[in-house]
Amino acid sequence: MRLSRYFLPVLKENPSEAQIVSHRYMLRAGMIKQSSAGIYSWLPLGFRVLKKIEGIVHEEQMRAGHIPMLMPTIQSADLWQESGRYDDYGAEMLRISDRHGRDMLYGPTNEELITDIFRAHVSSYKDLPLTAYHIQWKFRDEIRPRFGVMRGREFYMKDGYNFDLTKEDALHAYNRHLVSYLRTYERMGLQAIPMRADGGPIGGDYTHEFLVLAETGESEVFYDSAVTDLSFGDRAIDYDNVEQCQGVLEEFTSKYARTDETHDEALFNEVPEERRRVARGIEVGQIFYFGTKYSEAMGATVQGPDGKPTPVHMGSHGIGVSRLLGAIIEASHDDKGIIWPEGVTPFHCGIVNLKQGDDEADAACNQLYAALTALGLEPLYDDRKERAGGKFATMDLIGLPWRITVGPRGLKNGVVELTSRRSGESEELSPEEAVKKIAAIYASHPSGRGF
Ligand code: 5CA
Repeated sequence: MRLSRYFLPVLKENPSEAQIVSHRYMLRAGMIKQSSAGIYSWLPLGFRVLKKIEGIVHEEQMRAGHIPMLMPTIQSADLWQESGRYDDYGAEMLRISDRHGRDMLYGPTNEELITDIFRAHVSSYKDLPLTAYHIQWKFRDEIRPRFGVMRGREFYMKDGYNFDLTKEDALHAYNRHLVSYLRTYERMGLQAIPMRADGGPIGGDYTHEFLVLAETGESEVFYDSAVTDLSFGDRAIDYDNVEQCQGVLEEFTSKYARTDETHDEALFNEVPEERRRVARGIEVGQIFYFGTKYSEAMGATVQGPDGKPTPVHMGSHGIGVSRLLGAIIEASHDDKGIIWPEGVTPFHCGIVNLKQGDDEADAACNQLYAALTALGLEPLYDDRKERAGGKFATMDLIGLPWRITVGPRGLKNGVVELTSRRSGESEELSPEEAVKKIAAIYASHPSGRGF
């Protein structure tokens, strides 16, 4: 993408409504624009990151054997009356009526809708196990929408639902989700710690939230600092292997780590004092096992091996896709702007032309652009007739992890400058070497195509 043809409305001033750094930088970098309280338009740069994050979520869900689909945003109230949640859900649910006076709602989550699909089409235990998911907009009329995309009213969520014959099978589905989430967040450059939590309006007492530690987080958390030493890394995992998945769950959840809702002071005090931590965190996902809560209420049964109708065991598993942008920025920024981890960066690298209009510099930039693009990489070429200082400030603000700087002086010696946004370190390389180096970096950080 050439910056002169892109739509990147960066702001010079700090917007006064933004209280936390991620919100501030998302507004300043021209990623989002508020349309009404807790509802945002996704401007091109924000949309690109959203889609990169979504791509990683899809890849890791499919790797775990979960099936993508898409359900609507608007749901009929009838289904929610069947489950009993229409009245229970309260003021957070946006209730609508259509021209015929039928009660509808904008879905805050999809347990009822997917259970309705399931009961219409699945009738035998032989069709189990089944886990399907979608990534779709949700609406919750939060009492205090704030911090930009962190607590929106409209937000983008991955929600997955497992249907199993037995509790044991459903717990394996739970563990599969836990493992796939660890991989998902790590690919985004995040450490998200699974913590014992509360079921809330979804239900079930077997649930973990995934928290990214951050001072600006909305949740209070209590944990044994040893959990922060754990990482999933690139170990091989067989998602069909029950013991292996259970082993990962045990490894990542046996140390004390709880949100304030389930915090137990006596248990916490058993953690050696020097390892006890009380901190704040951003909830980027939650997994639930709730047994037959919805299947019994809604008659979602299958014919079991004994020929008898058996309510299926279910769980649901969410990832806050749009919230993740805020969480990643909270975890990765400096006073100049965002520092995107390679896995989610909107463009793989920036190209800054120090002397736009200089034949040699223009030609070198065009060649770099073509060479990177030919390798499937996505550069953002700042080809505007601007001062170098302004171009650097924009690149630093929008946070591309790598920048290639091209100027007549370097080109005389056959070199360009490759700079790491994270370390600030630069090295002089031939243009070919710079391209090679960037290609090598991204070979180990696969991310989907940018939109
Ligand atoms: N049905 C279950 C699992 S699919 C469910 O809805 N879980 S949830 O309520 O925990 O939401 C899943 C994730 O969505 C949360 O972990 C959080 O990361 C994100 N989320 C929830 N509310 C908001 C909000 N108001 N703004 C942004 N993200 C949100």
